[in-house]
Amino acid sequence: MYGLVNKAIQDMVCDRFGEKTWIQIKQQAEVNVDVFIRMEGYPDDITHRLVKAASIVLGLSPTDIMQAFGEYWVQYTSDEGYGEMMDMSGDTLPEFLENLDNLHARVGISFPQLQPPSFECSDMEENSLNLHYRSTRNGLTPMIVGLVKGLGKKFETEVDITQTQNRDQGDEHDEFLVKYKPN
Ligand code: 1MF
Repeated sequence: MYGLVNKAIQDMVCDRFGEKTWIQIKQQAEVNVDVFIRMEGYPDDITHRLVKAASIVLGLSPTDIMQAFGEYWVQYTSDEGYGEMMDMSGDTLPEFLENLDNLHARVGISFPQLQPPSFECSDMEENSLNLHYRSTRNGLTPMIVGLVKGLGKKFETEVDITQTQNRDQGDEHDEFLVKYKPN
């Protein structure tokens, strides 16, 4: 994944727990990268090792860390140069979710190493939808819960998300029921 992702994990840990904790996590992960270059591609394994190490050092579950990271990512990318792109992608939570594939397509034009996931909305109602998540990657599903919660904050929309289909349990892809208060 692009270094931006690992840099975001680093900044989240440093913001919340300080630099010393981050150094411990990097050691625990056996990641010997001094600085993550945002626009450079890194093996996914680095990201997974950082999350696992953070869970050991912080005493939190990997799921909790991924969720927190998803939530952090929405604000982080808005602050780190992608605010306009985020703002252009919708005025409401459901609109944004429907535009996510377009957003990734736009990023992918300039950064061909992007391996964009796909998000599809179905069964759209006044206050709920089914979100279908497909990725070339494994193990990032808990992050989606955080991402949608982060979007709830961005749009000041109360949101409740539960996973209804699970690829790890043999379903074809991951699916979430997203309930929200329309605004
Ligand atoms: O392949 C990738 O490196 C990659 C990195 C991040 C693919 C997707 C993403 C974003 N995505 C991460 C979790 C899912 C990954 C997967 O299943 O394979 C989160 C998507 C998302 C969901 C809800 C709300 C907002 C979301 O993201 C908005 C977004 C998406 C991509 C970028 C920024 C905001 C982005 C921008 C530049 C990138 C990489 C990703 O690369 C750079 C960075 C700096 C300079 C040049 C290129």
